[in-house]
Amino acid sequence: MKKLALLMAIMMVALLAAAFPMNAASTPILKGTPEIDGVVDDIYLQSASYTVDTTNDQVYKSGAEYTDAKDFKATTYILYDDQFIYFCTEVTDKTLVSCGKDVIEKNGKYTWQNDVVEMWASLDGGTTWAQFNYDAFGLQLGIGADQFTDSSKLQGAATKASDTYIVEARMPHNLKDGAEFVYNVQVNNILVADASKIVCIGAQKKTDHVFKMSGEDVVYEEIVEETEAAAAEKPAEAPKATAAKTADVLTVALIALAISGSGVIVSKKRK
Ligand SMILES: [Ca+2]
Ligand SMILES: [Ca+2]
Repeated sequence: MKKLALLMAIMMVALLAAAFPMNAASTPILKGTPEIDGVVDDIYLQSASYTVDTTNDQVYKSGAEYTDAKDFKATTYILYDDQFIYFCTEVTDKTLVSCGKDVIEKNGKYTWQNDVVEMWASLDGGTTWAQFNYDAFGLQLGIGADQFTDSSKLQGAATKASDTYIVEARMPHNLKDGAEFVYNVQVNNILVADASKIVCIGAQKKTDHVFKMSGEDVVYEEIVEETEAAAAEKPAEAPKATAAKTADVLTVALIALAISGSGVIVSKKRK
């Protein structure tokens, strides 16, 4: 009987631990400097990312149901360097509409009733939070960043297609390699321009996403020029399917097309 009691006690502790995690395990992120242009740089794909969706990450709704926005989801990529942490969030939103600059101004220059990514970061384990928002139409990087001495260094960019948009931003930090920080996105999806129907996914001041500055560098891709003779021995590599996402690679492909007739072949090689 004693063994049974002990076993049950162990099971209870295990269940409680599962229900109330004390500390989320940290996810390592890589060191690299992307371009703030609203495009997912290839180097983001080497680092950490996480996805929120309408099944697992419901947080707020008004005038609409999550079933009204079934494909709504967002994947966030994270990098850092000695000065900044970089966030790039790709959102699937099939109702890209803007409530307009007027509504944003009326809300005290605070963009939330819009198709917008809210970025919530804490550099001190969840005690102090910085928030900054950027919407699908590139409107306003709103901030509530009392921990930053130089919030002028915040920078953001957005791009959009028919049913997706990307928001990319950087925030300054004062951490060293090996440090951890907390980061969450909340993504708001308005279904109609007056924002009377809205569903939101993700979280704000939750400490369930902890990231660690690993100190490890990303591997940058570089452009290597080859002579026509050298290229003849080894055919130029075709751009990878996943790499086609970035403007850089697209530019490389276009340049290659433009000058391939002039005797120089341009191909992409990993360092
Ligand atoms: Ca970029
Ligand atoms: Ca929308």
